[in-house]
Amino acid sequence: MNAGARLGLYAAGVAVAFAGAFGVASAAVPQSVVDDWNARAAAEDHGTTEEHGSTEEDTMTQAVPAGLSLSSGGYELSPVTAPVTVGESGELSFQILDADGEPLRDFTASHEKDLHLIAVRSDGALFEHVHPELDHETGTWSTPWQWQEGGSYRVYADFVTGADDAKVTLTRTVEVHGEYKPMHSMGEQTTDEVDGFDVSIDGQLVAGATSDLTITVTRDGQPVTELEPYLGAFGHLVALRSGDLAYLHVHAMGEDPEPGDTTGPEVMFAAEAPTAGQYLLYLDFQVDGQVHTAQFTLDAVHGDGTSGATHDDAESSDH
Ligand SMILES: [Cu+2]
Repeated sequence: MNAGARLGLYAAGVAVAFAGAFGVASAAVPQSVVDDWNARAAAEDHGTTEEHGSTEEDTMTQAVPAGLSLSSGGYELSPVTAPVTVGESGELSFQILDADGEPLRDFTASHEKDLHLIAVRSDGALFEHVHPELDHETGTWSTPWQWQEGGSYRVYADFVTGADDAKVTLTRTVEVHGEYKPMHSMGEQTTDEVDGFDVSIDGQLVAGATSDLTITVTRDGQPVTELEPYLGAFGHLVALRSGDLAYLHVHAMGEDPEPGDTTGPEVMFAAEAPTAGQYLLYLDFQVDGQVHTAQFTLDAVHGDGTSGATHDDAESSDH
């Protein structure tokens, strides 16, 4: 695939940058706009406005990736209750709190579920993606839980609110006592073998742009054409930035499948990498009613095509 051509399609109008954007923006825009931003920021601090508006504001909103904070948009993830030791079986539970500190009970289904729970160890190993149950009386979400290995885990709650359809990703860290086997893989990993399936990922992540990624599934050297819908799509891809484990937006491309449809061996996704550097990707796909998870590691290059490995992202100049 030609990264340059894709970039040409997507680069215009896409928010680039991270820390660098703030300095550039405040120097390049009229003072009145800056004053407006400041006024809105102050108002939001007091919870008095939820105005949605300008392109500039959207750009700044996009500049910080999701999944880095326990609170966002007035919603907060309560402390997570879970087993503290490897092998102890129990329950993982939590609440989503609204701006008044009350448990949220009203959600909008997204990808067929009211809430998606992701857990992954800080080194990217031991990814889990499950769907807890909501107790509507208490507003408590829970799911049976057992940790396989010790370490520090990031837990993400990914949901859409019922009242205002806000898309929110909140996260907390959970420490687990027990044996720790570090994951050694460094560098790009574009193939994985899981449950007898060989899964590969093809495409180039580009910082600040939407990048097409193609997944191919084979078994015993033969293309797998019986990929089934899972959560309303032919596969569910989660991407995390290595280092801070920021949570990326990844969308399956093409029409949503109907129940009973199958596809394969290729599935296309569009991913937005906020910066250059390394990303961990996890694909859930379904064959014969069984869900399998393949894991990959990809490097995102700067928008000018240079490697992100040794550069300071804030110096990226592709605005
Ligand atoms: Cu899910």
